[in-house]
Amino acid sequence: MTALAQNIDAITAGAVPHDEPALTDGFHLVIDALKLNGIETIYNVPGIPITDLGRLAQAEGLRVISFRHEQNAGNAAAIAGFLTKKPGICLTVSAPGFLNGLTALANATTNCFPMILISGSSEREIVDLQQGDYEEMDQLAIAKPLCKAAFRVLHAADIGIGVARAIRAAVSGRPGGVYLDLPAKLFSQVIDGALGAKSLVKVIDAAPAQLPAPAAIARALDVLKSAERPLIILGKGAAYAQADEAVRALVEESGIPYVPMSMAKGLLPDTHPLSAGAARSTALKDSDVVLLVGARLNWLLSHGKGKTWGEPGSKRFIQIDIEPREMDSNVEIVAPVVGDIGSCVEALLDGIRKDWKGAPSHWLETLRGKREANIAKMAPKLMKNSSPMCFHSALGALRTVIKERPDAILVNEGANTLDLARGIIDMYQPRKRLDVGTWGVMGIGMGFAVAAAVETGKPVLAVEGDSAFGFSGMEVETICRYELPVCIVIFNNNGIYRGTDTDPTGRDPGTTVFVKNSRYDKMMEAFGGVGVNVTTPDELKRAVDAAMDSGKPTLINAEIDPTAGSESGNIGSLNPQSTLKKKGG
Ligand code: ADP
Ligand code: TPW
Ligand code: MG
Repeated sequence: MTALAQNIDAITAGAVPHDEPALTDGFHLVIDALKLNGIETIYNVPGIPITDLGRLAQAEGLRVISFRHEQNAGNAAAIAGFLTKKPGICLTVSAPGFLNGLTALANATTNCFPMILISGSSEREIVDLQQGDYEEMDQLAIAKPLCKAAFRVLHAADIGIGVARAIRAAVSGRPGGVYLDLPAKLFSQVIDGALGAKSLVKVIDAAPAQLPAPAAIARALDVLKSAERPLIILGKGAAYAQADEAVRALVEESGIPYVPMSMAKGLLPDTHPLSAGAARSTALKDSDVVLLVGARLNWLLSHGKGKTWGEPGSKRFIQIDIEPREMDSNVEIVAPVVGDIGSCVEALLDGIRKDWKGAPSHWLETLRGKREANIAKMAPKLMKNSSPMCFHSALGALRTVIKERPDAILVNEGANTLDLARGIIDMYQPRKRLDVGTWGVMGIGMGFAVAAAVETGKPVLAVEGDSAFGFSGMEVETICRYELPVCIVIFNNNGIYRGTDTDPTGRDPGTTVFVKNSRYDKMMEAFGGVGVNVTTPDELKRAVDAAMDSGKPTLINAEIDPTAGSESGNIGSLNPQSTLKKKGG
């Protein structure tokens, strides 16, 4: 028996007075390490071996929000990371719980959101010999390709350094998901309290400023100054960076029109005179110099080429990003500016303040004309008070809600429900629009809604396709349990894209439809929340206002015309369809 074990035995037997050197264990060291680094909340699903970790964390003052499924806890952690620039923490059990959380970890990495998935695991000796432990799985190996970094801690004295590495890996450089593997045996390892305290590491300057090279700034300014039709594209990296004042100053002082990507909406209000959001196609096609600020030239921007971008060779790109390897990922970047957005934008601003002739007025006029025409075309569609509602009329009502309550957070997923809401609902403040992100993933809804409410204390409006909602719908119980100010609106069109599909053989329901005229509002009532069914935009507006005024968990089932949607929403062009379809009977 080691001296330490003897010491513990003696203490438990009462032979040594309790004011002997305090002891600590793995559980407490994990909690102390998180607290030391300013972590306030854990998104959790309990079970062996982490049940007590959640309990003790709660007892030690951390907020522990327990979910019904790890994917939702993981999505909550990821968006907490996006909103706060601190890694969101998700805590799961081994193998199946870990795997359930992994989708969220991979999604966080894809979206550049900082999060740490902490999973309990089973014993190395048994896992490595594949001897069949309880929930056996080589979790570290499985997590590695799906996240930015993955670490395992085997000794209690290494917990401090393990947590520190995980935090720094998640938030420094391009943010992303980190996996931290904590085997069951670690939690009950006991070590001397003073040694334990000393082993903790407070991460200093976890995401250091990364200044751009002066030559890179000079090059970017040269290109920008030579532009006749310049355009700024703001991405969710710019929203994440929280350099809101600098970004606004860059747009306003340069007078360059901008297009916000989905989660960058509200960085400047969508109603800003320089917003070209409502003239997006023209702005992308006809611009000659494009300054990307925290936005990647991935599929969401047609990879920077093709019809979207006009004549081949008509475009020069300047890109601000913290990740050097992002440059030239799809097309040539003539002026790469590598650094953090705050520092890069400030440096560009300095140059613009010294010497800038303004953006050419004919270009601004073109975009303004296009924008006004598009807005005028849309307006009547948004005002109809029809029943059943179409997407436009229902979204017209929600557009007014956000206009009147600009500090509310909008969570949004679905196909038509997503694409149309993105275009119709104007955002007025930064980081208020949270959605399916880079993967267009369904299932982020309730996890994002819970974390948005918990992290910001602001009211949350979740606008959900009926299919999208189903991926995380059980978390309405979580929303009711924690009494969160979340109002969920289900756009219920009886299915995926539309509610009209049939099985050509007549045997089963069509593959994209659900039970007709379902009443999702009753789900909320089952858990003590408020459920409302609405059939007109006026009723919808009233119900959302009541929910937001009361702050009570509410679910509104909004009946939408099942014939109104289009296949795959706005991205039907990506959907391969068979030309050899058989007509069944
Ligand atoms: P969107 O989907 O809105 O176009 P993306 O997720 O494609 O946005 O791009 C976000 C980009 O922002 C990523 O390439 C990421 O490296 C970058 N980024 C994130 N945070 C920062 C930051 N603080 N400074 C600079 N770049 C950042
Ligand atoms: C994890 C594929 C994209 S959009 C969607 C699915 C299933 C649902 C669309 O129906 P909804 O919206 O929400 O009712 P609406 O308004 O058009 O009727 N699995 C995952 N992610 C994705 N993107 C899918 C499947 C999909
Ligand atoms: Mg639907």
